[in-house]
Amino acid sequence: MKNKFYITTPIYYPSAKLHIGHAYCTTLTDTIARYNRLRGRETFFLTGSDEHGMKIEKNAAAAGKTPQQFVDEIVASFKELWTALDITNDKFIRTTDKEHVITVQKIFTRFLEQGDIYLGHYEGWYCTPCESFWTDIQVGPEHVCPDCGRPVQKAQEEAYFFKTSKYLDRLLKYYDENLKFITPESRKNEMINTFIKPGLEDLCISRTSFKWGVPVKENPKHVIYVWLDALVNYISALGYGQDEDGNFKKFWAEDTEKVHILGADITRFHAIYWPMFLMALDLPLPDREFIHGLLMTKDGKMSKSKGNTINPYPLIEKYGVDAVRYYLVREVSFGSDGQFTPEQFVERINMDLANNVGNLLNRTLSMINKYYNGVIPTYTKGINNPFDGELEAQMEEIIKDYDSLFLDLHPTEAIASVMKLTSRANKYIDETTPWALAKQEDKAPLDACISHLARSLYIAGVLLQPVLTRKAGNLLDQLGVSGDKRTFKDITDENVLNGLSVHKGDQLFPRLDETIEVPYIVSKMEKKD
Ligand code: ME8
Repeated sequence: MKNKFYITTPIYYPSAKLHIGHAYCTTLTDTIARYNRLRGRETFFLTGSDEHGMKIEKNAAAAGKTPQQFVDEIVASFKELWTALDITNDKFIRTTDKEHVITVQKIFTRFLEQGDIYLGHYEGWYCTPCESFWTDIQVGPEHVCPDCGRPVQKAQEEAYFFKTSKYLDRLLKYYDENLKFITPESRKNEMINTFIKPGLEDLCISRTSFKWGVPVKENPKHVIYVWLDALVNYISALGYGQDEDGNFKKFWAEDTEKVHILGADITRFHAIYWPMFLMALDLPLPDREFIHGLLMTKDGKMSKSKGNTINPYPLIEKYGVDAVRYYLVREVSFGSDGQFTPEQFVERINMDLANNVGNLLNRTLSMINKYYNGVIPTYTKGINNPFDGELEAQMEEIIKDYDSLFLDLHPTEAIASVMKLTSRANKYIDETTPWALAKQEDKAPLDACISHLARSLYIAGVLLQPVLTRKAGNLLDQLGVSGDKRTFKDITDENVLNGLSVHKGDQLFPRLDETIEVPYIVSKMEKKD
């Protein structure tokens, strides 16, 4: 395992407010970043905004604002959302940042000088919302964008092109030698079958039909294609092209695991062109690109035109940040598509947090107060056989599973494994019947039982921290665990809890009864903005 970790989300378009799908991607990425920090890995987590392009220029004009004013306001709302969701990004990159713009221009110049770029003419079908040109075959007889399904327009312009043929063999070799580079693997096969096998064309890499972008220094009537501009954020944010001795040297290094998280809609740019740009810059390629699925509503894909994009704020306000994060991470397996419904939301929180973890905490702390005056007894093993042994084995297995699942980018399954442990511990209460053990003269069986329960809760509390950013800490506070005993390494120490005083507080996860209406982002609000 590489000793450092660099993880990124896509940089989102500030053409409209973010919805729950963006919150999904960023929360999952944050959870993975937090896990890596908990594990003691030096971690850098990047998110940001992709601010150039024709769509932003048009939307700004429609709102009667300059593009810069327009993006400044929307980007402020991105940052508010990330604060509300306890997102711990180490940097927020904006493609309008001066340093980024200079780096993009430097890269373009280098490609020109190296002969990776040439000037030609482009004729094709252009999808404005996706900022993408498509061929006749790709748009089909209906002339719709293969990514978003919206109508495309015929367009022709003088343009610079990037020679993809120069790097294609190396890309395919990298795919073969790095089987986990693009995961799930089906996404890689899709790239090969849809784009590479039919014959990959050179990539059109500049535009002359609008102004809002990074100008080509050598020919300023051109602006640099928004996707080259956008993809470069992953290295410009670390200082590439500016100050390369700091974060760039540290995190775009061979001994750093470099991971991009993205949705399937933008796989092509990340899986094909981004590695080629890096090859042209003579830089190492990312280790992983993890393609997550779409979060949908009952009536299918969320889209502004359908008016069914879900606003995360009312959920955070009503249920709290922990519940929203938990739902996002736990409900839909990372890598698959899923559906948001308020009913499933409430059911998931009740089943896992109220009935499982909350119940275990409540029962255990009540017994520690009742039988031990609030002090956790010393951990003793192998007394209530075979139940102690089974629970001990379960604890060890869960710690191992959780770790390997997180490291392999399966946060949903990692968190599900913690629920397995707390369910097992709840069952252990019924098996060992501590209320009966309390009546015995010999206190050893009760000590063992209660200390096993406390230890299960301790492990669960530590392992839930990456997702439950507030309540996992509250759980550990109630157990009396000090702030310096909450890392992944600490949980292997079986004696941490001996003699700690618990502080039973309010119910950590009260049962939710009511669902709320699906909180759509109201299109009127969008118009007003
Ligand atoms: O494509 N479910 O930005 P974007 C889950 N600027 N995730 C979703 C989602 C949904 N319903 N909708 C969006 C861009 N996403 C470019 C990226 S990167 C160098 C440039 C997430 O604002 C998902 O991760 O359209 C998707 O890939 C991303 O938002 C697209 O965001």
